[in-house]
This record gives sequence, structure tokens and C-alpha cells, in this order.
Amino acid sequence: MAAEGARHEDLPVPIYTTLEPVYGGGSQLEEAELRFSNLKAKFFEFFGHHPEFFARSPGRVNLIGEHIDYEGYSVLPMAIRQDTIVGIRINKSEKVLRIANVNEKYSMCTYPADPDQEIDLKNHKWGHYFICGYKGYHEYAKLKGINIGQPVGLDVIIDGTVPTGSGLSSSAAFVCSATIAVMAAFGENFPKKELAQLTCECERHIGTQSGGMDQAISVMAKTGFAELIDFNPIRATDVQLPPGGTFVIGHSLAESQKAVTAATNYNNRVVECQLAAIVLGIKLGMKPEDAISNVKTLSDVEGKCVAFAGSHGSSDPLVAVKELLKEEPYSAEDVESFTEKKLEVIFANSPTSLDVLRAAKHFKLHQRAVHVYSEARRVYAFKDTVSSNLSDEDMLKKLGDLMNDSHYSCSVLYECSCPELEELVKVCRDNGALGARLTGAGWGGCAVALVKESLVPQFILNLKEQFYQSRIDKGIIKKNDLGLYIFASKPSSGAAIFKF
Ligand code: NG1
Ligand code: MG
Repeated sequence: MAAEGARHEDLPVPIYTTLEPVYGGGSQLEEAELRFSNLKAKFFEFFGHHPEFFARSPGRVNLIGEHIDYEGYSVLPMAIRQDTIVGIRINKSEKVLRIANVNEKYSMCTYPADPDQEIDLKNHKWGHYFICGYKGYHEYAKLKGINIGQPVGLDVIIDGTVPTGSGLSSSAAFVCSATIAVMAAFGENFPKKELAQLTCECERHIGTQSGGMDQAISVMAKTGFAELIDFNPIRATDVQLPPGGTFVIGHSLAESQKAVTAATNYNNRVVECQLAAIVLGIKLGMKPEDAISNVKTLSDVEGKCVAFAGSHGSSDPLVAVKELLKEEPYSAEDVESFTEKKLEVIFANSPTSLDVLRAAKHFKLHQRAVHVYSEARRVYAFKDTVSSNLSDEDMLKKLGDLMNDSHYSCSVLYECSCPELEELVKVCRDNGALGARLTGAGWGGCAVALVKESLVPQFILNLKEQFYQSRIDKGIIKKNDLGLYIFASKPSSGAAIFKF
């Protein structure tokens, strides 16, 4: 038991000598036993010895709160059962990192055993995600004054079951399990909230200016609960989901390659939000240079927006956005007429933002800000609904409505949906989902639907027929793999270390 008063984010990663605490019993445990023995056998095949530690970290489904973590707002995800397992052993005889994968699709990657190496973003390789964790551990250990000594080689194997490019955070599952495995190999174990922060920062080595939701939930999740994740500082609050409702996850089968499309999609939105925040700040009376140096996110100017709304008899930051930001897209020159400084100069220290500026035709400041402020509010509405006195029926309906509103906002205002996701969300609603929305970054990947528990088997059958069958006929997926693309999900547990 945790000491009284200790929050679970203050505790280190649990270390287990058996699989049960994470994988429970029954078929899930059997599956896990098989995976681990296969992992060990493959490790031996590749490296001629056995792994010393294993670390696992799960993927997640975000229930509500999309594209607001990097703006400083709370989000509400839950961990899923699919995860990444990393087996690791220090290898002092070689000064290289050898990273193998149980999946033959990913051939072995090698890197120098150098924590200061730069990641070659122009040549994307799957092993880069391990290097994020490797660098992240060393950067943080150095900050903490831990003596790391001379670089040593590492033998590593990866087994991931979170589908890639699906919005279920295969990347965070990989980066978190990699960081924790390296940490375990070097004999350390940091509190989970420190790990959540450091893994968020180190995943940015891959070139996306991501927020911290995925790593936070992957590290801190608890079986049976979704978590309200707050940032600055990172904190997780258990959210008990209502009985009678089940979250069903379906893949749109459009793969979102976030690391490759960052300049026009993900990072573009991060930059648009920052520009919206700076222009709002200036319109609300800040000196341009103060806004440029102090305003990074829409949450940084919320206070000023609320004060402005107050003079209109409201406390809603959307009042300021609607009055002060025009709906037509802003050109770079439009924005510069407020900032009095070239955008290239403002973002001179951020190569990934400069990529965005080069690729962008214009900036939709009004729409992005409306999405962020309204979505931030929906997260709290969701949390309040769950803890309200509503009847089960009314509660589920209200949660479904909030999910639908969130999807509309993502699709129309934030423009991070795609035709396949739109079709899937519609099929979900047509088949009785109380709510359905894209989950994760979007532009492909998965949707999540809230479905009455008793209807789930029929719901899944209907989706198979109405969404997936045509894809099977076209050879896009195999019938036998359907279970990978559509499944019901219960909140699973967070990161763990195994030593057998
Ligand atoms: P995905 O693409 O689902 O891993 C991304 C970001 C999150 C968050 C969501 C959108 C990374 C690692 N994660 O998630 O921080 O911003 O999009 O809500 O980039
Ligand atoms: Mg990701």
C-alpha cells in the first residue's frame, strides 16, 4: 500500500516478478506468457544471452480533450491493454545499441552508445523512438546529478501490440517503455510524475511538438480508471467511468504518419495556437514584445480573455476570441501587423516551427482558438457528469453528447479528421453509439464510441459488416485480423518493470 497521503504519481514504477499484477488471469495472462517467452527466445537468438529487465508501457485511448494538452489544458484518457514490452541487457563488450524487434517487418537498428547523438529526423527509422528514451534517460539523470560513467552498449528487443499510426499512442508506449527499460538497466527508478514529464520531453526529439497526455497516462494509469491529467505540474486524478457503458475502439484504417506530416498537420496546429494566443494577448493590451516572449499557449492568455469577457458580463474566453479574432484566415503579414516582428524571427529557435511557416499558406487563428477553449471546457463537463447524480441512462447520454460535440469541433474547427474517420464515426452513431469521436491526433487512426454495454456484441458485428467488410473485400485488411481493428476496451494499468 502507498503511504497515506502519497499520490500514485509520486511513487516509482512498480517492479514485479510475475506477470499477474499487470496481465491478470485467464486468456490475457496466457497470451502475455507466450509473448514474454517468445521475447526471451528471440533475444537469445539475436544476442546470445538473456535480457535482464523488461519494461512495459500501454497505449491509450483519449476519451475527451483533443489537441489541448500542448495548450496546457487537462485531458481525460484511459490506458488500453495493448502495450509495448522492451527486454534489455547491458553489454559492456560492445559500445553500440542494438535494437531488435520480434516483428520481422522491423529489421535490427544499431546506433552508437552515445547519449549526446542527434536523431536524424530526415531519415526516419523505427529505432529512433528507442533513442528518444535513451537520450531522455541520460539527460534527466544528468540533471539529477546521477553519475552515468562511460557509455556502455545495450542489447534491446521490442514487442509492440499497439497498432502504429492509429491515434492509440504506439509512439508513447514505445518511448515510455524504452525510457523505463534503460532506467532499470542502469539501476534507477524515478517517481512516475518525473518519468511522465521526461518522456514527454524526450518524445519531442522525434520532431513533433507534442503535449504530455500520452506519456502521462502510459506511465501513471491504474486498472479500472480513466484519468484526468493536469499539466504544469503533471497530476493524475482517477475517474471512475459509469457502469453500463463501454468504450469501443475502431480503426478507420487510414494511417496517420505524424512524424512525417508534422509540418502541415500536428506542428502546424501548435504554431497556429501560439499565434492565436500572441495576437489575443496583444489585442488585450499586451505590448507585442511582451506577448512574443511570454505567451506560448492559449492557456497563458486565458486570464486576460476572461477579464475581457467579464466586461461583457461573461466569464467565457470564447467571448474574447469571437470579438477579437477574425474568422477569415490570417496571412503571415496579417499576423506580423500585430507582432511588429517577422514570424521567422519569432520562431528562429524552433526548426520544426520554421518548417511549419514554410509550409503554411495561412493561419486559422479564430477556429483553432474556439476549438481549444471549448474542448477544455468539455473535459470538465465530462468529469462533472461522471460524478453527478444523474441516472445511468442520462449520464451516458450526456457523455455521448459531449463526445459528439468534441468530434464536431475537431472535424470542423480544428480540421484534424479525414473522410475515413468521418465515415466510421457516422457508422458508429447509426448503430446506436451514444457518442463517437476521433481519438488522438486524428488525420487517420481510430475513433472511440460510447456504447451501452448490452449492445456491444451486436454493435461490433454491425460495424464489421458496414465498415470493415468492404475493406476486407478490397484486400485492405484480412478477416482474421479484424480483432486488431475493432474491439471493446476497459481501462488498463500503467507502466511496469519485470525482473524474473
Ligand atoms: P497521438 O498522435 O494520438 O499519439 C498526439 C499527441 C498528444 C495529443 C494528441 C491530440 C504525441 C506523442 N502525442 O497523440 O500529446 O496532443 O495528439 O490530442 O505527439
Ligand atoms: Mg503518438
